[in-house]
Amino acid sequence: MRWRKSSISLPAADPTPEEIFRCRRTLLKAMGLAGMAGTLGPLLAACDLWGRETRQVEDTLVELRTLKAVPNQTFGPDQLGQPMTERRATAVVNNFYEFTTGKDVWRYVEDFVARPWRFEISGLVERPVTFDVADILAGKALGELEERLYRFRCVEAWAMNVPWIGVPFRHVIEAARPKPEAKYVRLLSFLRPEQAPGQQSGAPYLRLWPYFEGLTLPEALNETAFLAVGMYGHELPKQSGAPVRLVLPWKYGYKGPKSITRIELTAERPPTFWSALAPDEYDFWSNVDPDTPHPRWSQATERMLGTGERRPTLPFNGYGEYVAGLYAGLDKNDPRYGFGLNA
Ligand SMILES: Nc1nc2c(c(=O)[nH]1)N[C@H]1C(S)=C(S)[C@@H](COP(=O)(O)O)O[C@H]1N2
Ligand SMILES: [Mo]
Repeated sequence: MRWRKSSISLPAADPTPEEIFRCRRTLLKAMGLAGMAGTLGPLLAACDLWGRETRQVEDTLVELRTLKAVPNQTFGPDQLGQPMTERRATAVVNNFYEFTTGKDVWRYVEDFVARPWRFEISGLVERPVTFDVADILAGKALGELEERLYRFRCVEAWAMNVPWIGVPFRHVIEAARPKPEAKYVRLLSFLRPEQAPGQQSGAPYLRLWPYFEGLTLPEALNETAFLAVGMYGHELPKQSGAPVRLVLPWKYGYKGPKSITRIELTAERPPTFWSALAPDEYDFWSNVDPDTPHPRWSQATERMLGTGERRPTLPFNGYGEYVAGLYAGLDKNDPRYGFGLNA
């Protein structure tokens, strides 16, 4: 399997933070102009702010305990020639509406307690199981941890390339032994308003928490579906969905819930958070498809976190080889093929 371990390692420990970079550039520009002494004060203050933010982000990262089971590895370009995204970029730009609708989630996660943490798998199964994330991290449940470099595509058209650590999602499903009538998998995140400011107020989300998602059982069993407990050689940072999240590299990012508490096998197709909010914009299938625009923007290209590089969006986000069989024989206009609406 090409995305496994292999070739690959962590980036340099301390690349120049983007914030400091931006600040330095602004300063240099200002100093290049004559008579700017009067405006240097506020600029320096802004720089200090940026520096402080950078240190705070770094604090949230160093808190993480390094995973012993998986050696840090250097990740080279993936099979599509894309370099790994710098770790810091994935820690300062996030979507996690339980905390904020902004991208600066890392500022709001301080009160969130991500361990100890258990999640259950139940519903139409022979053997309901509760997993302790500590056991997964220790390699005592669900098998050996793997490291996989996956492209990741948010429906908002930003993208990243992340070395996740975790286990095949299939292992979770199989441990519970689905009954023959199980056709779908429903997932729930946490409900803890006292720890998550975004769950305390604010229509239209308030009535919907906890975050809920769903997929078909064959999708859940696909070899690329991955249950992540870490990234970049560390446990997941809170803003990235600590301590356990789902990663479905061929679907838009929102199909992978963060901080999972419950998994249920069902006979009926489960409703999903974003479809419940905006059915005309987010459907159940949500497979990455450059040819089906979001009603408000194109999906033809994507922008990489960290570098800002723009690149073409690929069908199934480049994972067609592994997942296209799930949708075999479907017409291109079938909503299951791509980002179909009103499915
Ligand atoms: N519980 C929960 N899971 C979630 C979300 C969320 O708001 N809450 N946002 C989703 C979206 S829209 C994306 S793009 C990814 C973002 O993951 P990242 O912040 O690690 O990049 O998480 C997904 N999972
Ligand atoms: Mo997203």
